[in-house]
Amino acid sequence: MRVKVRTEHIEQPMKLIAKLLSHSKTIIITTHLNPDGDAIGSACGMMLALRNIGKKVRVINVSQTPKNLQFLPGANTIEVYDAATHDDDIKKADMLMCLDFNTPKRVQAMEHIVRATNATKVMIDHHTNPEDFYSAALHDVDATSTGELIYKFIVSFYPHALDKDVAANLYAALMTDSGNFRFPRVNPETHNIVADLLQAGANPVEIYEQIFNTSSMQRLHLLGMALAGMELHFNGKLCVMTLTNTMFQQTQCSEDDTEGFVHNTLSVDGVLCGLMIVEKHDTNEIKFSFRSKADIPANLMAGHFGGGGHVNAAGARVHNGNLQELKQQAIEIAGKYVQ
Ligand SMILES: [Mn+2]
Repeated sequence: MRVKVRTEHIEQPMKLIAKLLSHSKTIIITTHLNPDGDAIGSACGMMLALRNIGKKVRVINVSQTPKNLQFLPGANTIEVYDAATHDDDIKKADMLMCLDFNTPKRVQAMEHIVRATNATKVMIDHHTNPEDFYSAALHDVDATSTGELIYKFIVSFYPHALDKDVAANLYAALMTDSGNFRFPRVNPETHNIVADLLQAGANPVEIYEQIFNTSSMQRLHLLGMALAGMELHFNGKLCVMTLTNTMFQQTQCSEDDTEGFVHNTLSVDGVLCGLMIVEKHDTNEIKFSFRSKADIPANLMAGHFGGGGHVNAAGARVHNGNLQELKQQAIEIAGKYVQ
């Protein structure tokens, strides 16, 4: 039995996408740079569900799949984008599905082909400020995750396509993007969806174990350094965590290893806003991750650096910047919103 979920507000876009799908045989799915659990879970969940209804589907991503997400069903078939191999196929596909991002800029090396392809472009996403580059969009900023929107779409139109493997992917998407079901947008409906995913065969113990309890010792050493160096500003309302290139060298970790670190900034009593700054010498980038409580707009803070995201979680990357200068700027910007 399917539990009841609210779909009235997205009925029209879902119908349009289902109609476009009925005319599409070859479908390519892609998701954003440095994919997280929602990105990979959504991409693989959609891929497997569409294969279950007889479509020819491939996932082509601009980034490698992080190690802790490679166990997800279907993830071993994800192709990493290469212009010479893939541009022609993307151009000729019937449909290109863009999941968990809402501007082609988020796929960097693939941006040109996402814009140029003749394929019908479908966007499914829950971030703010979408760019109008698609033929159809399922967009809801109140959704916990893109996986939640995909769940609603699949059970509305192809309920038999929701098998154990699809459920595992969508569960991973919802779990990771809702901070293990504790972020503000989590509501009874979220848990109704989860109940249905568990009923369909998703294994919550295994999925949590694989995603969160498979750290290397080096990663925990890196976290230790990051925690030891956290600073408070503005009477304890802003907490800043900094990861320098030296720390990465000392622990032999990479940026992937910092996934989830930023949440620690918000765990300090009295902190309303958290900021993680990552220095990356290999790509000459400074990465900002803003997190906030209540209605403090992390997305506007990230916007100052050309980034974006959600009200409570957002990010930005700046090329060729100086760590100390950018850090100072970010602290000042955050200060305008938390004071
Ligand atoms: Mn997401």
